[in-house]
Amino acid sequence: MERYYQPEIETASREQITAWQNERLVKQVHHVWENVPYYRKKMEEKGVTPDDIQSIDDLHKLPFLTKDDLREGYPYGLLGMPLSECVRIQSTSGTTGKRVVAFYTQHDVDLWEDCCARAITAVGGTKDDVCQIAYGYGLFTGGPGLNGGSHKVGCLTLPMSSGNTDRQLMFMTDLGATILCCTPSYAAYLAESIEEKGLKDQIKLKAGIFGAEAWSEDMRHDIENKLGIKAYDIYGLTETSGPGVAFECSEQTGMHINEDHFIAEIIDPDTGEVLPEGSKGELVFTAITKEAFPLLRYRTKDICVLSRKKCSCGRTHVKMSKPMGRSDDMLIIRGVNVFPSQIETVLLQQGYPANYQLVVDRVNHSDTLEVMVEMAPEMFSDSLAEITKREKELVNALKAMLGIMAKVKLVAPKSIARSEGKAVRIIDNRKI
Ligand code: DLL
Repeated sequence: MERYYQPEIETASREQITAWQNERLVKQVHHVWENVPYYRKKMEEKGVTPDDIQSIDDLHKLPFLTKDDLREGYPYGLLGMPLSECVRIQSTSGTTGKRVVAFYTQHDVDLWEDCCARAITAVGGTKDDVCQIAYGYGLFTGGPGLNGGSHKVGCLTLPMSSGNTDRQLMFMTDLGATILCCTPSYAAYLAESIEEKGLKDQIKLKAGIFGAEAWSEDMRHDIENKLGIKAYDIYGLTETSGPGVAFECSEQTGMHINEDHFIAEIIDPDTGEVLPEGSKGELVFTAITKEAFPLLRYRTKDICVLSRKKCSCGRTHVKMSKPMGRSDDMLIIRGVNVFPSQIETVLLQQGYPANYQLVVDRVNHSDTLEVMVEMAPEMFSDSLAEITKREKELVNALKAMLGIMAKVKLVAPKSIARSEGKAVRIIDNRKI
């Protein structure tokens, strides 16, 4: 039997959802106009006032927001409430090392946790479950978001954070975890370790909630078979709160977007034009209930398709496909957002020329990043020890900027092929 955390919302009629969206959008536009001078200026530049927005049919009149706006407004420019009303920040890496900082009031945290609780309930979670959360805790939204959702459902929550696989497996077996939340790559790694250690008959897992990075249907089947569970997708981004913006139900054919909190649009990434339902394009979100960080028409850069086909689970909220790629050059490596410009910044700071190539692959379901860097002629050396020392220094500098380990390979000057058009900086060999 399908379970819902907030049945009256999750299965509401289309008329009801539209009524909520109309009312909340109008209210939110007033809130932003009065409290976020940065966005008010954008509206004024476009010649739009709150009076022009009477319903969701007027949404297209509002200006877009992008990560660049968040960078420009860093740290408080998009804040919609006095700081004294904010109780939390979460953060993600930005395009040049400046981070995106999202703010939350207690009410925002509460609604975010409701969204995560819906996702946990949709995979069968109840107060009798033991929910092991192996997403990172801290500034990343994965751990804190699902932690809050798990508490709301009443599960016994294991706040493991990511890493330390032996400890993960010890608690998983000793405390009988039934739901696992982590990135799909870490789930695959845990599954392999369980197989290697012969622990399969000691685990009680029944479901997994995996997101924060792209993963294929093949990967889903592999994890499901190895762990003997059902593996569900979950989507979100720091700017719109974190995980739980959308989540999969028993049908496993796309993720329901929590439309009582977020209005979704699909646009042409080149022209910004709103595309008809069923088109593939860039996903744009308008947060209609958030107080502290009320982003309107935020361009996610995620490419996907929306569908309103009736779902067998009984939920009525629109479904998004798995993201099929990005309209910018952001890479997601083991769940961490990485921009080539961050890598370039490190190379330049360390005195290297900006001739580099990033080779991304997925080995045993885990992402690998290799940074091939040309040495400047004066650095070039025949001494292997000298080159190894330089590579180590770069590995450390990249770790400090990106938060993940990358392999560094220093190559001779002028050995990376020059392109006649745009430089080919990224070779992504992952099949997703
Ligand atoms: O990744 C929030 C999250 C945490 C989602 C835990 C799910 C589970 P950010 O670090 O801000 O937030 O990264 C957001 O990650 O724009 C997508 O490109 C990508 N992404 C998130 N979920 C998925 C998914 C978190 N299920 C960016 N499939 C987004 C593919 C995803 N890509």
